[in-house]
Formats: sequence, C-alpha cells, structure tokens
Amino acid sequence: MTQDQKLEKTKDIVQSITFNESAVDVVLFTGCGTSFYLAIAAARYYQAVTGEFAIAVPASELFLHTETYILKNKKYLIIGISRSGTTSEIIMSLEHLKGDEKIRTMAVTCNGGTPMAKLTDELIALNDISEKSVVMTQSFSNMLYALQLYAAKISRRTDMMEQLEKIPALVKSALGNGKQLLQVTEDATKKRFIFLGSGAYNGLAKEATLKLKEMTQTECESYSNLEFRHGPISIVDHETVVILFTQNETKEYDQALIKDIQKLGGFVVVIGIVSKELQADLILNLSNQVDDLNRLVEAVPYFQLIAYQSAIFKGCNPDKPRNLTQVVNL
Ligand code: F1P
Repeated sequence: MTQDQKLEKTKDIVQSITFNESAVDVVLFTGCGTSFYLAIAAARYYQAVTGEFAIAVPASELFLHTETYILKNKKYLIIGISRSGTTSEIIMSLEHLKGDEKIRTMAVTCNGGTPMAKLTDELIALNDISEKSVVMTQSFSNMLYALQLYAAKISRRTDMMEQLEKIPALVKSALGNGKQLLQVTEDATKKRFIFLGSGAYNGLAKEATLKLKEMTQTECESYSNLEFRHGPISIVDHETVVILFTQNETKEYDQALIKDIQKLGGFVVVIGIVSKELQADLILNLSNQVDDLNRLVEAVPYFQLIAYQSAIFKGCNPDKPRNLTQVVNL
C-alpha cells in the first residue's frame, strides 16, 4: 500500500544514472516467475518506445537453450531482472554468457549488493524496496517502472517521460480503489479466474494469475485477449470471472468478446480507459492523463488487490504461499 512513495524514489534513481547507449541488435529481458512476467511487459514497452527490437525469455531457457535465443553474429543487451539478485537461473544465465564480447548486460534488482549485480556491466539498484513477503508486489511495480523510465530516458522520449512522471500519484489513487473489487473477491460462488491482456498488458495478465495462485492457491489462467476465443472460452460458466485489460487498439474487439463471455454466464471486470459504449459487470477506469503504454503500472494495484482481498476472504496468508520461498534455488 506504500508503493507510490517507492515509485517516486525509483524515478529519482533512474533519472540520476548515466546509461551506456551504444547500439545493439537485440535487447533481451530475462528473469524468473514474477520477474519473467515483468520482462514480457518491459520488452513490449521498450520496443514500442525506442523502436529497437526487444524480446523476453525465461532465465532458465537462456542457459538451457542459448542457441535458440542468441544469434552468434548479433549484438545483445541482456537485461536481467530479479528482486533478490540471487535466483539460480538468472545467475547461471549471466555466468554462462559472461565473456562474450557481443553481449553487454544490465541488472535490475532490489538488492544492489548481490551476485547478479556484480555480474553485470550496468545496474539499476532499487535498494529501498525490501519486501518481507514471499510474494512480489511493490518490487514488481517498481522494477517495471524503472525499466519504462530507462526506455524513455535512453530514447530521449520526453513525451513518454512526462507521462511516466505522473504514475506515482495515479498508483496512489488506484491503491485506494480496492473496495469496488470486493463484489468479486468476497463472492464464494466465483471460483475460476481468467486474466486477459495483450501487448505489454499480456505480461500483466500473466503476473495477475501468479499473484492469485501464490496468495490463494486458486487455479487461474491468462491469455492474450482475442486468443481466449480460440478454445479457452469453452470453460466459461457462472462461476467464472474474466478480468480484461482493455486498450485503445483493442477496445472494439474487447466489447464483442465481453458480450460473448457474458452470454456464457461469465462475470467480466474491465481495467483501462473505458468508452461509453463498453459495457461490463465491473469497470475500473484508469486515468486518461497518460496513454495505454505509460499507464501499465497504474493497472498493477488492481490485480494485486484482487489476489490480496481473495486471500483474506479465504483465510490464506497472502505473504506466505504454500510450497514457495522468497528465493528459489536449484
Ligand atoms: C522470483 C521469484 C518470484 C516468486 C517468489 C520467488 O525471484 O521466483 O517470482 O514469486 O517470490 O522468487 P527474483 O529472481 O525476482 O528474486
């Protein structure tokens, strides 16, 4: 609930760093779990803002299937993301790629003194973020925000930077909007949760399922919005809640999809800028002060609150998921 204050600090940290701007062919974002889902959102944002090719790869894949992702004749910037900076797969990937002169590396972490930070050429260290919970919440929003600021900064997109500067205040008000979600999180008849998001929001949809799984052990799924029609829609019934991130480019298609889901008995929650024509069971309107790409972090508290409120309602400890530790090591 205090993540807006940390976002202010994150903004200052990124703005104070002088980054290496030498050209590469590919920017590859990597991490595990929450940090991998963050990589998906960050890569899509980075490519849209800088115009440079960006991809996201799970850290385990990077050392297990290196040739599947790394081409020998191309230059890479590998951006490793990890709250702890000690997760095995991220360390193994960075160690595996170290010494290749066509690869430069950067770490984004909440602990600047860890092995990952020491392995990379550049570092964004958000040392103020010290989450006690096993589950990543403000570390996710802050590391994603840091990478958005980074992309806007190195591409000199002052238009993007001006919008990003509004995010801490917008996140503060989003954090105060949790009450509206209680009709979903305190309704025991709602048993199945699906999160839909496309483009950069696909990373958010994936992270939303992870939050709900970790905090409540509920089985849930995520898809790119229109992919949902190609099979998964067959599971929708009266016990299903679909949480859909809408954007300017998708709104027309989203409206039709929402109607189809409702016809099958599903309850639809929409998060985003919603036009008058768009109808859903619950609408969480984001601010129109910034565009879809820049308001990614403003959308984060809503799905974190869905998971948190559901955990409290079900009597689960949201900070200590079953079968999970703060750092996962092989
Ligand atoms: C990532 C991660 C999280 C998970 C749990 C354990 O760690 O696997 O996705 O929710 O907190 O750690 P990190 O590499 O970002 O520290």
